[in-house]
Amino acid sequence: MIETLIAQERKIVTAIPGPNSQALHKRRLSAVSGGVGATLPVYIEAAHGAILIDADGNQIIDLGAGIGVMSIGHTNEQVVAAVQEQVAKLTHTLFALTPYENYVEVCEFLNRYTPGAFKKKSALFNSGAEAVENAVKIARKATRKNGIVVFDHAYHGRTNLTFSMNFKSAPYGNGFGPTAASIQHVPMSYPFRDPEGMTGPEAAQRAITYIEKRVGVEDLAAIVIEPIQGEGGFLVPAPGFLKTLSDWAHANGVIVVADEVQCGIARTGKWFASEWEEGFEPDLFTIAKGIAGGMPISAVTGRAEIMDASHPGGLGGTFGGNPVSAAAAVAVLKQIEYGGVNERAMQIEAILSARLNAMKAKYPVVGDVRGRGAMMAIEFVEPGTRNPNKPAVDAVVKHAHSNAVLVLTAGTYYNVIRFLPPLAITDELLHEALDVIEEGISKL
Ligand code: PLZ
Repeated sequence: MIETLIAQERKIVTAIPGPNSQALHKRRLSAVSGGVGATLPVYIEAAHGAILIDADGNQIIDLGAGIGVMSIGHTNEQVVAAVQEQVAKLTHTLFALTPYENYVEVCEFLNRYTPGAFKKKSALFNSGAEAVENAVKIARKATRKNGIVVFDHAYHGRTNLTFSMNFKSAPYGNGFGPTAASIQHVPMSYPFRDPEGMTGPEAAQRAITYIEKRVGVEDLAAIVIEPIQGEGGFLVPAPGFLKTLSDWAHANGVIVVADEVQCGIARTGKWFASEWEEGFEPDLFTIAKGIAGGMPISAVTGRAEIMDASHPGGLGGTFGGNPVSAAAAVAVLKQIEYGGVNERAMQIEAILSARLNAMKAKYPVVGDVRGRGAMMAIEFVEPGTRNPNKPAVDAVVKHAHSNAVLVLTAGTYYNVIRFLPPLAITDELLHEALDVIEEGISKL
């Protein structure tokens, strides 16, 4: 039904943003805190697949999926049906008070499909940041240690603990009070900007030396790493980096937490991006975004003995693992299990990779193409150098937005355009959106 209502096509009927969006934005500016950002003030009324419809009737191609959330596609029929059925039956009890089945079912799914051939358990929360907060609590409780190592260019959230774990203090932490203690940043593997020829194990050794000298292992509870960094600009570490780190961590009694909030749940063509590196063995996973077709739910999944180290009542929250969100998660997870979703991410990679590499060959302003599956990015430079080129990104994004293609930026230097389309996008729409991007680049 929804499908026939929203055709999978781009349509421009007014300037973007149009008059209705502009009127709504005026209301917003007087009602909503100025602290909340506004990337593209186009007010969305409905969506399906990879098309957003705004308040003026424009149909926008979505290459951002609400930052990697709508992987299964907007208003996916099975998610809509599961939510509608659940919402009429039971919307809340608080799982720790009186439990219900679908919370358990989500945990069973995640225990089964996260990598690692060991007994696992899970706990459910509401947001990515809350999952990261809890992974840190759980790791500290299990090890009785405090230190947490995170990486340059990392992003983990906007709460006090997680903004302290982000690489960029602006805009996330600046002025928002004291940062959390015992967090240390170490160098990430960034093949495009590392010394020429540096291998993954060498980049890992650089980080390990830093940890040993600067942090020390005695009080180190965990290292928390995004297997592919999201906000940092889709940094895929050099092969061997993640394995070398996790080998070192396990030899030193340090827990490895893979933050799979952005790169997980079929986004890269596997259930979890950690699976791409053989021998990389995270103990805990943080999972959110794409797990429930837009409904808020997150998880920490991992080694049973670590997950059970917390005392009863130590983990939880009022809404964590809400039954309606859990129903949506089951509907998403079943579709991935059924097959076709990971495969679609790989088809999208083939298209993105061919098109973006062709742009790199043609336009010297495109310095690097990287990513996996439906998580790919291009990094813009001043031609002939590696100097970040933010103005080029701003111009291309402006061109895309005014032509009804929603695309997101990323990167420590704000010079990356990232592609995170819903996996439900058609080849035709993806090519059309990339035509618009290329047109923007050609006009620079
Ligand atoms: N870990 C790896 O990517 C969220 C941030 C958007 P929440 N990234 C999008 C913004 O500007 O607020 C993210 C992530 C990784 C944790 C998080 C945090 O997830 O659900 O936003 O709390």
